[in-house]
Order: sequence, then C-alpha cells, then structure tokens
Amino acid sequence: MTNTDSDNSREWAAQAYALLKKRQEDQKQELQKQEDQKEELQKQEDQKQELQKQEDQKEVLLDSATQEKVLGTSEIVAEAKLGEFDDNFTWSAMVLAAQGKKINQISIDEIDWLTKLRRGLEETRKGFVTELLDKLGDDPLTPESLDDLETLLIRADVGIDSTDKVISSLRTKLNEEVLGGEAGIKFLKQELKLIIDKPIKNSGIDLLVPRKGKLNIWLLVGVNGVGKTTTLGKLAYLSSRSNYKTLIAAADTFRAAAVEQLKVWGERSNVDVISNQSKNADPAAVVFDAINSAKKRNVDLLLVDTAGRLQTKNNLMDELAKIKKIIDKKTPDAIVESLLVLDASQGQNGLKQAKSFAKSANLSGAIITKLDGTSRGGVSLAVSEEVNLPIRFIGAGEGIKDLRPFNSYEFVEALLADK
Ligand SMILES: Nc1nc2c(ncn2[C@@H]2O[C@H](COP(=O)(O)OP(=O)(O)OP(=O)(O)O)[C@@H](O)[C@H]2O)c(=O)[nH]1
Ligand SMILES: [Mg+2]
Repeated sequence: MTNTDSDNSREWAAQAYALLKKRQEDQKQELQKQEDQKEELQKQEDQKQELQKQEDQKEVLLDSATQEKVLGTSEIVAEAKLGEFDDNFTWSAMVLAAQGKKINQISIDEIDWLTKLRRGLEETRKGFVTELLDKLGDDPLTPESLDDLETLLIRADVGIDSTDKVISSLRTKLNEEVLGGEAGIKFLKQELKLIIDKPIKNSGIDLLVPRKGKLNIWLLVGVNGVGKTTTLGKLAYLSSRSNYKTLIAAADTFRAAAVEQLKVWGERSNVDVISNQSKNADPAAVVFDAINSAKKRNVDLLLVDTAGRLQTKNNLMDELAKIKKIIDKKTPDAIVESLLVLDASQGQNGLKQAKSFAKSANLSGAIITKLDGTSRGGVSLAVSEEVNLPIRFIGAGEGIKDLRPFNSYEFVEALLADK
C-alpha cells in the first residue's frame, strides 16, 4: 500500500465513521420514540391492572416476570454501539474498504467483529509477526530470516506441510528478486491465503449459506467441549436474523444438560428446538422428528447438535452414521453439510482429531472456534492444508454475535496485522 493509498483509506475510514455515527443517532431517536410509545402503553396497562381483582394479582406478577425475561433476552442481542474513532476502527474499515465495500454498506457489527478477530489473534500474532517484524526490520529478506520464519510458523501451529509450502515459495521468490520486509509480509499473506482458499475453491462454494427452496441440514460434529452447542446457537441467530426459517434438533441425547443449553440459545435467537427429554433417547429418532417438523414448517435450515462424548469413539461414529442414514432415507434431496467443529486452542491435538473424524465422518467443512485468546490460531492453515476442509465459519468469543462466515482475506489480515 502506498502512502497515498493509505491516506485515502484513512479518509475513507473517517467518512465511514461519520456516517455510522449519524446512523446511530437516527436510530437512537427512533428508539426513543418507540420507548415513549412503550411507556405510554405500559401506563395504560398499569391502569388496567389496577382495576384487576385481588385474586388475579398473582397472574399479573407472572406476566410481568415473563415480560422481563423477554426484555432481558433482547438486551443480550442489542445492536452494537459505535465505539471510538481509533486505530481499531480505522484498521477494520480499511480491511472492509480493501474488499471493495462501499461506505454505506458497512455496519457496526462488521467493524466490531474485525476488531474482535484482530484482538483474538493477538496471542498468535505476538509469537509470530511481531517477532518477525522485529527480526526483519527494514532489511531485505535473507535465507536466514526464512529459517526464523519457518520456526515461527511452526510455533504458531501452522503445521509442517503449510510451513514447507510457504517457505519454499518465499525461497523461489527470493531467488528472483530482492524482497524488503514489507513486500515479504505482503507475499507471505498471499501465500497463506492461497493455502486457506484451496479447499474452499475446490468445494465450488465460496460462502456457505442455506439454499432457498430446499431443506438444508447442517450437522455439527466434533469431540467434547470444542464448542459445538455454542456454535450452533450462534448459527441459529445468524440464520434467523438473515430470514432463513430455522429449526434446531437436540441430537446430543447423551449429556443430560445439553437440551437445556440448546433451549437457552434457541430462545435467544427465537428458534424452536426439537428434543426428546426421555432418558437414553435415540439421537437418530430426534433427527427423525426434527425432519418431520422441518418439512411441515417449510424450514430452510435445520441445525443438528450432536454428542461429543460417548463411551467410545466408535460409538460416536456409529451414532453419526445412523443420523446420516435417517436423513438420507427421509429426505434424500436435502442439502446436508457435516461441519467439524474444532477448538483452535487445542492446536495440533485438535488437528489429529480432525484427521480421525475426517476419515470416518464424511465431513464437508470445518468451523474453527475459540480463536480469541489462543496462540494457536495458525492451526486454521493446517486444517486447510492437511485435512483439506473448507473453513466455513470462525468463532472468537462466547457471545451470540461472536461467529461469522469465514473470510480468508480478513483472517490473514488479522493474523498478520502489524499491531
Ligand atoms: N472463548 C471462547 N469460548 C468458547 C467459544 N466457543 C465455545 N466456547 C466455550 O467452550 C465451552 C464448551 O462449549 P460447548 O458449546 O458446550 O461445547 P460442545 O462441543 O457442545 O461440548 P459437548 O456437548 O460437551 O461435547 C463453553 O464454555 C463455551 O462457552 C469461543 O469461540 N470462544
Ligand atoms: Mg454440546
């Protein structure tokens, strides 16, 4: 990026900030108006309640308790607030501008997410880019600095295959021309992006979204504790907010609290949960019921939560196979995605799990979670290169909005941001 480019982007960021600020103020006024109307209604409601008989008092209290709960829920997913016009905003806006976004197309949510992603990848970056930049300074890349880079990439859990690929491309490039520190980083970004994009390109689907007019079924699979249920909750929110008719199947019947956990997420995103509370319920039977429901209700996307822990790994794979069989039998034209959920903080260990799952579970994509606060974010590259799975979503936090469709450009920019 030349100085003028960078100045233009900063100017762009400032304009975007001003626009968002204005939009937020307009929204505030609109909200205030709604608030006033609500107050007026509440006043009328209060007067009505005054007239109620003493025996009804209990019911009234119950009603208001429910109301409070609903209000509390909507607070959780309240619209994001515009923060300061600072380095975070500028960086995020510049990343959006570089992808061709127009000023009036960006949202506070997008800015917030990019800020979160960059912050989340800070630990990975610390042991990697910061050191690399320190080592490189403004000097051209040398074969020795490539050795350092190799060590740093491996340490960030990028994996041996991806690291080899990147280093050998850089070596070839160095034989052709002198590369300064900044040009080196730019080349590195391109190479990393190529690795991540390959399985995405091979799949023929750049962005995974439910296909309209079809029943889409997304199974979330993975070992225990990686974030399947949380991710499903965030997906339900994304999906229903994007106006897809969504339904959840609670097919983790192994863990007693799993259904309750899902119901909370379902409530937050206003999505129904199909479950079977009886002990030892069969996961495939829950999926059977959920498909019936989904068909009746013309659902676009059925999200299926699965168990992460069973007596043995074979049981786990058998259960998944049974679920798949039911789906194939009951709804052969559904579009099925088996998404492996992987916890980034498990680094190479997680990768091993991914490989063993990939062998038996017929996976079609991966979701990387817990990218916040781990130094092992590089494992995303190893998933692309070694397991050959397209990354579809990434999670960086426990909140309902902390999951976004995967975007390799944003990921690599955040991974190699210079601060
Ligand atoms: N920091 C952080 N925590 C996360 C993220 N995703 C999930 N978690 C946390 O990880 C823990 C486990 O998440 P679950 O969603 O219950 O994981 P699971 O895979 O469904 O677990 P089992 O059902 O037991 O197999 C919870 O405490 C989540 O809040 C994330 O992106 N970032
Ligand atoms: Mg779970």
